[in-house]
Amino acid sequence: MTGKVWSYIAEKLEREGALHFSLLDPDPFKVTPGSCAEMAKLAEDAGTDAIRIGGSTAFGIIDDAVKAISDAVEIPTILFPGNISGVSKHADAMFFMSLLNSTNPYWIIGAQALAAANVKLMGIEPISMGYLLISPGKTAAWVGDAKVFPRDKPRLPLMYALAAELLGFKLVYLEAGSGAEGGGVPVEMISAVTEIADIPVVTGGGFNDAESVAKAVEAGASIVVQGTYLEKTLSKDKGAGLKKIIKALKEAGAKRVKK
Ligand code: 1GP
Repeated sequence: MTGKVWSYIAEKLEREGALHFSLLDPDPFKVTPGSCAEMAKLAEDAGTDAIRIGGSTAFGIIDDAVKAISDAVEIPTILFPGNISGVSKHADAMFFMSLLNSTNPYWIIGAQALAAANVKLMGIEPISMGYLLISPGKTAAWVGDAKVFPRDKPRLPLMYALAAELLGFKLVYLEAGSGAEGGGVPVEMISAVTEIADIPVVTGGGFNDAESVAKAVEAGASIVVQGTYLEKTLSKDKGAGLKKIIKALKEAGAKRVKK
C-alpha cells in the first residue's frame, strides 16, 4: 500500500510524540545478515519503532541482509542508502535523501537520479528526507563531500532545514555522523531548527545514553537514531540498556503529545 510506512511514522508520532529508530549497517566481515536479524529482533523487543538499514553495501550483501531483517521483525524496515547500491526490494520503505550540504552535486541529486527508476520499478515506498551533516560528520561527511555545519552555528542548518521544508521534503535529518563524539547533535541546534521548521526533525550520530536521547526529544527532535550503541551493547545485554533508553525517549515524547 502506498504511503504505509509514512502513515505509520506520522500516526505514531502523533500518539507518542517521539520515535526511536535502530540503524544496522550490514557488512559481511563484521555484521552478517544473520547477526543483523538477531540485532533487529532484540531492538524490536526493546521497543524500537523501525529498523533503518545503512548503505555500506559495496560488498553486495544488502539484499540478503534486508531480507533476513524483514523476516525477523514486524516493525518497518527502512533503507538508509549510502549510494545507489543501497536499494533492496525486501525493505518496506526507503529514505530518499539528498545531502543538502554536500559540495558535490552527485550527493545532492546525481545518485538519486541514477537510482530513481530502479526504486520506482521495485515499488519501494520513498520517504523524502533532507540530509544535513553537522561536525564532526565522520565517514558520511568524508564520503559525501560535505561542508559540515560547525556545532556552534545553529542557524546554518536552520536555513537548510527551512529550504528542505519548502522544497517538499517530508523529514529533515540532523546528523553528526555515526560514532560521533560529543553526545550527539547539540540541543541548541536541534531546538533552533524545531522552533521554526514545521517538518519533523530526525537526529542521530553519537547519541549513546538515555540522557542525550531524552534531551534531543525535549529540544524538539521527533526521531532519534542509534547505531553504534546497538552494535556495542545488544549482544551483551540482550537489549536491556536499549530498553531503558527507549523508555526515556518515550517519556520525553509523551510530554509533547497534545492532550
Ligand atoms: C548514523 O546517526 C546514525 O546515520 C547513527 O549514529 O552510530 O553514532 O549511533 P551512531
